[in-house]
Amino acid sequence: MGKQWIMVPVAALALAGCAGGSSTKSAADGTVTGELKEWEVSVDADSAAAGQVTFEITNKGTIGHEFLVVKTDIADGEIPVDGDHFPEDAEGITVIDEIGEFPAGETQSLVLTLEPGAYQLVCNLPAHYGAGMHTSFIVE
Ligand SMILES: [Cu+2]
Repeated sequence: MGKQWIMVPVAALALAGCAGGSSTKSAADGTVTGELKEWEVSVDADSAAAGQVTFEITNKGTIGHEFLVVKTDIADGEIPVDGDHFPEDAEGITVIDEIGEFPAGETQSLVLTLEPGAYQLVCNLPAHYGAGMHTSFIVE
């Protein structure tokens, strides 16, 4: 009886160790699956090899969102906004392409050829970037 009580914390620690990994995950076959919602952009890989990258993006929010692939060395979330969004021709950023605003519940895909560098995946609808709709992405 006493022994079982001792074993429980050990198993819990082992699980915590697995879940705590913060290592980056590369898109295995060049496909990145992601979600948009209020107020978050989340993807299942935070890097990909240079070349063709396919983004499969689902709007899991309750309102429309857009999905922009922005090449920039500016830190995640730090692109200077002018009013409620950042100008898409601003210095220090290149908007590679985008999925224009699409409704909640839909999935859209975007196939791009990406060069190595630092990127941000964002929604730039009014106030959405500032509210947290951005994540960093690396092309190696
Ligand atoms: Cu949005």
